[in-house]
Amino acid sequence: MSQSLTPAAIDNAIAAFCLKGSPRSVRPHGNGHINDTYLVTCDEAGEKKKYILQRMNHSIFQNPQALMENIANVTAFLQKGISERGGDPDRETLSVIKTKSGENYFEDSLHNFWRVFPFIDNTFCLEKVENTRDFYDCAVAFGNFQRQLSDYPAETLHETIPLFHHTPSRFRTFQKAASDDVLGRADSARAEIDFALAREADTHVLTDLLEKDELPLRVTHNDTKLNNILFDKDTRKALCIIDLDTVMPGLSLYDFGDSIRTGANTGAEDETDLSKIGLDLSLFETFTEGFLKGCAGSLTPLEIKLLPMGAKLMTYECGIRFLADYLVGDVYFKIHRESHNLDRARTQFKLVADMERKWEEMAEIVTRLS
Ligand code: ADP
Ligand code: GN1
Ligand code: MG
Repeated sequence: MSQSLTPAAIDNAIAAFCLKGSPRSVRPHGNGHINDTYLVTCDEAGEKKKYILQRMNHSIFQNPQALMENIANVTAFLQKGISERGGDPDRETLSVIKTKSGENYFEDSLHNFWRVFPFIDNTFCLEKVENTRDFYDCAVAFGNFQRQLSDYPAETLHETIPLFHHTPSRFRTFQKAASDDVLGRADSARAEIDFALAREADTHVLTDLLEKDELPLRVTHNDTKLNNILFDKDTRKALCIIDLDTVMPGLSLYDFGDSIRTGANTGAEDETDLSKIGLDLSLFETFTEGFLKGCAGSLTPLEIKLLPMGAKLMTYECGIRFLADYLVGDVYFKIHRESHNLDRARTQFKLVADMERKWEEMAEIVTRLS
């Protein structure tokens, strides 16, 4: 999977899909940690047609066929709802471009798995919150997304990554990586390992409540990072939620929490100056308000009460995932420098610690807004 791609392999993949016009340029695109993403520009009688071509990461998503079935069905469902509400189904959700043989994806002779979406033009995505209004829009959009999928037949969804947000199982994976220490990196991450181990009791909180049926299982996005929303360049409104690989049954708190983790952090996910990392309480408040609005009364009182816990656990979980990946040799998240995953783990734990300090204020904000 990690083998690099030749231009010929990329051209071969492009040729498998029903695209309008002739391909003119192919460029790497975006900042995702998982898939290989390219912007393909075609020319059709002088008019530009743009597409997103992705090589799916099939060491992470082990069943690309099931994954693409989920995405094709979920996007068709969303499109229908958007049309009924008088929206623009071509811009407000993704759609799957079929291969010439009518499939949702293409497998090449090297067992690379490819897919194509229309490029949603005149949009941008944020790596960091630039103003409160954008973050509020994100929150409404992610809340809405969950509400729109509340009638989706959850039992038809494949689990694309088993136990994706099962924090206790993420903890066990991390614990094993730390004790095996196959690369001898544990010494360089001792403080982070201790920080993570000291919080084992937290890991069970949400899954225990789910098992006791005290929290509802919903269809959730599960990867509600800020850069998984496209904003319209003209209106600067949150337009389209992308990266649908992990749309699966999950908890509303996962979606809430992952957005706080990425959007309400005062620094970047891989910032090396930890003094820049912390929870912006005002952004936490903004997002909470927008998310509650987007969910439109569908969250239970317990879900609402646990919103701060969702934020803390998603941040902690991401931290132990980065740390485990650092310890086993950076096999999961793309890295762009040595110790990149350790740097990422450090920011997540710094953010967790700051949330712990601001716990009462977070709870007070949630109570006031609910
Ligand atoms: P990853 O799983 O690696 O994060 P994404 O599906 O999120 O991959 O895509 C990576 C980036 O590519 C996004 O953050 C966004 O900038 C851009 N992108 C993806 N799909 C589209 C699309 N259909 N239209 C415009 N930009 C897109
Ligand atoms: C990955 O695909 P991307 O870059 O949006 C990861 C998320 C992590 C995130 C951390 C399928 O998200 O779970 O929270 O990196 N996606 C997958 O930045 O593992
Ligand atoms: Mg993404």
